[in-house]
Amino acid sequence: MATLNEIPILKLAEVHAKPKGHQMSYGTAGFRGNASGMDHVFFRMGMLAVLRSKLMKATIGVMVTASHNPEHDNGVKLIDPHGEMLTQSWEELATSLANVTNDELIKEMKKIVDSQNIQLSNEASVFIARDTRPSSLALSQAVLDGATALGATCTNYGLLTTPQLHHIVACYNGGNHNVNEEQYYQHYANAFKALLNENLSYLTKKPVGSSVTVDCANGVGAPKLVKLAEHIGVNIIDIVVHNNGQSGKLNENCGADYVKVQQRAPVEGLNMEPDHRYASFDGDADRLVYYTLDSDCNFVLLDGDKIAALFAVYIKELLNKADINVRLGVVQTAYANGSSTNYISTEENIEVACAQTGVKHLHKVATAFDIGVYFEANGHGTVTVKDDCLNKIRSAATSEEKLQEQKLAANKLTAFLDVVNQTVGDAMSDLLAVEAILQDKGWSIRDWSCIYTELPNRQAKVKVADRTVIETTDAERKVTKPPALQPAIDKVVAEYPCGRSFVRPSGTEDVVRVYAESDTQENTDKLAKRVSLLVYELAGGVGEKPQPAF
Ligand code: G16
Repeated sequence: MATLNEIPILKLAEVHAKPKGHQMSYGTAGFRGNASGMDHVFFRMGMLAVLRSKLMKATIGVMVTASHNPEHDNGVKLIDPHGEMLTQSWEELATSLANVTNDELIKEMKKIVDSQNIQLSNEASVFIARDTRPSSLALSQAVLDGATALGATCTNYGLLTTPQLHHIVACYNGGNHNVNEEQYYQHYANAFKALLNENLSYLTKKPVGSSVTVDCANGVGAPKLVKLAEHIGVNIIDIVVHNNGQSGKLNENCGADYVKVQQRAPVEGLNMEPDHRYASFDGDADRLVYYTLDSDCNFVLLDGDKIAALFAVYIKELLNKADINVRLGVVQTAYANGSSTNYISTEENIEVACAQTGVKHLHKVATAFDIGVYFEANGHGTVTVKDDCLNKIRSAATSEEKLQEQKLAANKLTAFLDVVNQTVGDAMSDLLAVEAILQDKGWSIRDWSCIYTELPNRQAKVKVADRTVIETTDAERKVTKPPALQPAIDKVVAEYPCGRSFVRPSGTEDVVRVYAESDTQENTDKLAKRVSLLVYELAGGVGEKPQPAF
């Protein structure tokens, strides 16, 4: 029976030693924190990926990125065989492995091997990629060291977006052993072109025309989007890349998180024009938001909720046209704007479910539907389709029993689902999907923005000594601990028309997040400040006290 090769592991563990007392926990999307002092976590996650690969008899992905976080942070996202995020039951194992001392490392790994019944003699394969952070090169080397210490075959893809690595892992495990970055571009470029052809075969409306300007957060999305655009051809889609990392800092005053939270355009040099389409990615290009200016030059944001609504209604229309009866649903989180939930469920009569923050939670709920559209308001989302549902749509496209128009709708739906990266939210493929729908509908960004009017909303952050003192329930919409906090929030919320507010500890930053919405922006801002103050006072706030606003 094969055993752990302890000597080389321990030698390398010395090189990637854990700083004394350093503790981390697996967050919303893996480990995340200040890059300095995290080297051992990457080394150990390289080893964990090998154990998982041996257990699953499949390739596991390891992405080195801290996504929307500031440049000095870093993090690691583990990717399971079908391109989904690491299964939740392994998060605890990951946390224990990251936190034991070097002396306990072998014992902890043996514990994982025994508890999971892992055959150490099985082969292991790990795919690794990284974002553009200055710390990412060295930290991806730490992952490689961990994975090779346990004898895995490693493929280092260098710079990729997170969704590109998800795509590659899923395709490879699905039997396509020639999959690589180039194949990613070919796949999505061809799928997009095929969908546009379907649109034309409908002889639909006017093309959207004009360009789309994309703020790539000075991250890895910039060079990758340029490549994707080249594969599609500038005559087909004109993508102007902004914040390409040549001068600005990653995620600083730009990117999807900045635009969504601040509800304003990136600070540097966009010179926005009314009705032009603008979009922002985050640092690893797994989030997308759109925005524009209205005719009075007011900033108009089209966030993940609006993308979800656009996708879901488009899919519903095609299903109706093709006369295909399947269960379509939308999954949101507590951050979804009340108006979006109302529009999708009441006006469009599409089922809506609510999940906890974190795409891993939404993805799971979405896969219970035949077609599940899931998006977080922050722009992270995609569409999932059950295999038998996809087969049903495909066979409708060629069925003798269907009318020509029904077959065309089924064909178009098949083409649309091909443009979407079903493994995880992918800013590049979501961008193509949005552009294709607008083109098909002959819609401007203003037409899209008008499908519903958002309730004014605000997000805030509060620093507390220990954010784990806050515990929540009901998809994070209610606080259970500290016990005095929820009644206090309820009392304040009741004072505002259409008021809603909730708080939850972030799983990617050392803060408590506060969300508020109500009838006017002024009321919403007051509500957000008052709830922030409650968090500060009842959950051990530190640093500057949020200013009361009464
Ligand atoms: C990650 C997760 C998202 C989540 C976000 C914020 O995004 O993948 O699902 O919404 O963190 O999480 P929290 O509010 O817990 O900090 P990303 O794009 O940063 O990887």
